[in-house]
Amino acid sequence: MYAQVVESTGKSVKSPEEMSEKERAFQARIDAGEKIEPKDWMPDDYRKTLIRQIGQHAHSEVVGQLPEGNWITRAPTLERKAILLAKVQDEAGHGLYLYCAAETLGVSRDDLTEQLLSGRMKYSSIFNYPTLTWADMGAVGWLVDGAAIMNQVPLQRTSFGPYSRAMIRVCKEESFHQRQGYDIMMKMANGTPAQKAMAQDALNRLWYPSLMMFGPSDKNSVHSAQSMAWKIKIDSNDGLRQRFVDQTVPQAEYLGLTIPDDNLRLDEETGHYEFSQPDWSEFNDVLRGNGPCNTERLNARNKAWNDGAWVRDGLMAHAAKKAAAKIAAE
Ligand code: FAQ
Repeated sequence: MYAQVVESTGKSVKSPEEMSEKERAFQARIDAGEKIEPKDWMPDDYRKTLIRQIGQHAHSEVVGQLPEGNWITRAPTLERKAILLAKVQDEAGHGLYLYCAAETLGVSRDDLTEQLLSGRMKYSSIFNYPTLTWADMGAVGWLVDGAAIMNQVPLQRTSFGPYSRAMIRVCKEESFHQRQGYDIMMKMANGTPAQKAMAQDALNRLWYPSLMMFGPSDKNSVHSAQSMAWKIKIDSNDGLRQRFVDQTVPQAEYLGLTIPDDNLRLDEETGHYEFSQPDWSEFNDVLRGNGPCNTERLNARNKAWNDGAWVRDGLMAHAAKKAAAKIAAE
């Protein structure tokens, strides 16, 4: 399970003098806003960083189906069930586009899957928290998809062509997801006192884990400097977190719900909210595999993979038979 923990030292970025001629030309293309395509030359670390980030992103979409999939059978109406089912299916689709984007970099989907299942590759910390009530479906859509979009909209302009194009489609769907979550929250917050209390409880539990989705603070972010120089990341972790808080606080006010942060305050001068940081020791603990649902999530993915083995074997056997028949006919 997650063996890597956030290191506190940022990796330094090479100066133009330290770069080879090829690296300088590559950086010039990035700086000029050109897209890098799979067959173009790229530094090994650019390729490795993309495989890591796109792979983790794909795994997050796939594992992210579990906390909501858990509620499909218990949705309160047929309409809510159909909407949630469609939303969860979208997440599976996002995983597939992202695995395809990663494959253009020379890694196989099976390889990435194996690394997820053995706990050697990460997925977003948020999916290691449980979804305890129906209001959590609202809070996940509103906050988790809301945070995901905040991060992914800039990634539409990321320098690697296949990732950038995947993000364009993903963002369209995520914005529907965010609205369906907010719609659930509006119903709950304007419902009976018990329903409103459920909505508040969901916000209380998911607020700080949602803030953690943006990653460690900039000073503790290992990859940001190089990833931003390569435009693999467009914004910093803290910058996106601030934007998310600024956007979400008025939405909570509209719902009549309270963000669980006594230090929350609008700075009239800057127009930004001041807010409490999440508990970073809890974040690191979740990354170490000790979150409330890490074991359950990995067990569920391993079971799904093992249960599906006969389908994969059947498809491979069929493909082998067809190939043999084609050779025999030639
Ligand atoms: N959880 O140096 P940084 C979604 C790791 S999609 C787990 O700052 P980086 C849709 C990081 O990997 C959600 N690990 O790293 C949906 C690195 O570890 P490593 C996923 C985290 O890459 C909604 C180490 O800490 N979105 O939710 C987290 O520059 C609803 C150092 O951190 C993406 O993946 C974390 N929260 O920045 C689905 C977006 N944060 O690899 C279903 C693309 C950091 O060295 C239902 N990814 N770490 O072992 C990114 O933008 C970046 O990778 C960041 C992290 C911002 C997540």
